[in-house]
Amino acid sequence: MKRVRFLVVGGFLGAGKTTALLRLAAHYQRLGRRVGLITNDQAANLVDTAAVAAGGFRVEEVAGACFCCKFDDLARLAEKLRVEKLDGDAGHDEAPVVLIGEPVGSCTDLAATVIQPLQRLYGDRYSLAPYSVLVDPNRARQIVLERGFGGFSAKVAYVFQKQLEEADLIGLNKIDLLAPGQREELLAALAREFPQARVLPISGLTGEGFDAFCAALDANDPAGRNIAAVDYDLYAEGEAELGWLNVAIELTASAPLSAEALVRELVEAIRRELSGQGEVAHLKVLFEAGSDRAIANFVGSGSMVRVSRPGGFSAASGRVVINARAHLAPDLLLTAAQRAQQSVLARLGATAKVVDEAHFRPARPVPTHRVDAS
Ligand SMILES: Nc1nc2c(ncn2[C@@H]2O[C@H](COP(=O)(O)OP(=O)(O)OP(=O)(O)O)[C@@H](O)[C@H]2O)c(=O)[nH]1
Ligand SMILES: [Mg+2]
Repeated sequence: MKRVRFLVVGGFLGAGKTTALLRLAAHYQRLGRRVGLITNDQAANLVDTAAVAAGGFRVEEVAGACFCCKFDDLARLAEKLRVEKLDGDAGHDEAPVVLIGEPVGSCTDLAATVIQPLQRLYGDRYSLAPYSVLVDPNRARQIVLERGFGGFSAKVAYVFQKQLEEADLIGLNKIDLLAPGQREELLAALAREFPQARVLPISGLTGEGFDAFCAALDANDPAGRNIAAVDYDLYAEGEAELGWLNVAIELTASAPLSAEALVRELVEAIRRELSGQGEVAHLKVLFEAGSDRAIANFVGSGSMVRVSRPGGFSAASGRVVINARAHLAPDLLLTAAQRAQQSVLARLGATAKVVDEAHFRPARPVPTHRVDAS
């Protein structure tokens, strides 16, 4: 039986995993492979799942906890994608399948709890790619180079650090934002601090560095070989310092609204409400009308609000999904999002009905499996 290549692309919230994963998916599709993607979050209503589906890829979602705590769900959905005819094209039935998973960005210890268990338990079906961890240059500067906490706390920075410690491959992402000297400085710092990993400069946005990145992912190097020593009390406390908010809203306006302007304004307004309250890890807003989708994001101080999925359409009704992760109590995050939403929608003459809402701190991670370093 031909084994399925299984890539897991990790990294902190907002590092650019979904963007990179879509580029990887397009790359493998061009090579004639069938691609299946698996997204992951602590709750339902994921902007990422909509983003990936908008890219035309087959996607499954592990919701409710991270891959490590929902390992059996991950294995079941991977198997579903493996056996399914992914592209619905009978002529491609024999084409090899590639699966790409994106774990929750506040999660770590994946080499021990996901990569190695997948390889050990299902090694007959899957060949795991080197475990890649992406890093945002702004956060790399704040936490790795300047040894700060990136506006978070020591415990959140601990999770960030552990993510990089367990990588086989580190992608210094968003290099399109860096001058050559800054790239070199960050690459050197990452190579020095995380000598267990190969460090490559990439841009999920422009595709720069992706040839080398894909070649490293395709190499037959051991996957998940760096099991970090993780203090689960610190890890759990660090993760729980982040407030989490997922909201789905049905929106109705008196006249068609520009999708792109709407998502940008909502992100800007929530960012303003949160300003001075707590560092934003990632704030994303989706507007979906029929099969049209627009998405805007903000990944914390030092960055700009960005429209990651331009939606050149207007609609008078649709679904808005807000995913926010910030260093803040979840109820304050909810209040900020509600105030922002009310002011933007009032100005635009729109009304909203909340159809689903969850705000919480991530629960302590309790992995289904954990492979020991020894
Ligand atoms: N300039 C630039 N921006 C990027 C790049 N890759 C991603 N981004 C932007 O960074 C933001 C976050 O990107 P995502 O791909 O959603 O990040 P993520 O790691 O999946 O985020 P979470 O799922 O919340 O952990 C978006 O605004 C992207 O457009 C890049 O290579 N260059
Ligand atoms: Mg993502």
